[in-house]
Amino acid sequence: MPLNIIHDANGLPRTILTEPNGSSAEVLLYGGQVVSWKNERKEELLFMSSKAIWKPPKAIRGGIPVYFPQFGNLGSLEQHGFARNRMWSFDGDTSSLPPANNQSSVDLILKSTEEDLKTWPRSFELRLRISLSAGKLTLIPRVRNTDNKPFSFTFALRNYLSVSDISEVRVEGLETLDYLDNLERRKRFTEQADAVTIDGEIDRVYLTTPTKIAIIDHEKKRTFVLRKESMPDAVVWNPWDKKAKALPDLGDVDYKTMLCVDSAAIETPIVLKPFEEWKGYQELSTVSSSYCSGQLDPWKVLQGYHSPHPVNH
Ligand code: TA6
Repeated sequence: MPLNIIHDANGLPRTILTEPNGSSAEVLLYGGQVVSWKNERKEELLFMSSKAIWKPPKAIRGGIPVYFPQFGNLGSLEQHGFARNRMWSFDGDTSSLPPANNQSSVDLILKSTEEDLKTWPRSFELRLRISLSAGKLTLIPRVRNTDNKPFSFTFALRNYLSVSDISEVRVEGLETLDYLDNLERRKRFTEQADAVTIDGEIDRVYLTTPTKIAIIDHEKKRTFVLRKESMPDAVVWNPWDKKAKALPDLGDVDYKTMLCVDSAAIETPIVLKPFEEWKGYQELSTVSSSYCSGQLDPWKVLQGYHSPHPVNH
């Protein structure tokens, strides 16, 4: 059980994770949502909308919302499911994971309620371990089917990344992949053979991506590295100006400093037999990069190569 539970101005209970290098993360019980991740220089690495609504049952637009039991708005469930609009609790039963260090790690759980069973008649336990270490934020989601019949779900961790200028961002690791374009009624396309750059609204589900994806913020000379397992797909979303204006909980120009690159299991829903458990893994880290010296070759970042003389900023 983490030591420091505080209630913020909106009365939302949260816990703060810290680690010796000085980085920190804030996690709300509402939605089981990371709402802040700061590096050792106290720089905020995640995007939070300037007009986010911190009031249940509205989803908070920023940080890392959990999309469960569905990505998208198929059928009777609300868009992206209900996990992000529910109050989670601290999970004392962490038997199947190595013990957490309470200062830099928290275990949360969301169990199906009578209310939820009306809209999604399956009983489940959704667990999320959030761990902070120097330069890394790790999320380990688990879903257990506690019902007596199989069920399937789709899932995503929506990573709202803070970027200095969306037009100066490149995403490496998605080249030549097929993707479903949400702007073209989920029609299937194939990505070109070069890094993805963003110069307008983008809303794509890239299918069966490599384990590592690099998001390079040229101006900040910072590269986010997303490593994921058991979540084969990745969603890339930026609403651009028109959609940003249409979203009441997003500032009109907020699109310029955000990019969502999600870990996701969408194309092939996850099927669980009774009492079976699915486990995912996501690690977000940042690498200093300096183009002027040509020190960062994104390909090498994706291959796990780190320059022997890292650039200090
Ligand atoms: O990226 C998928 C998507 O559904 C977009 O079409 C856009 O609606 C975005 O997610 C935000 O969804 P939300 O329900 O958080 O407003």
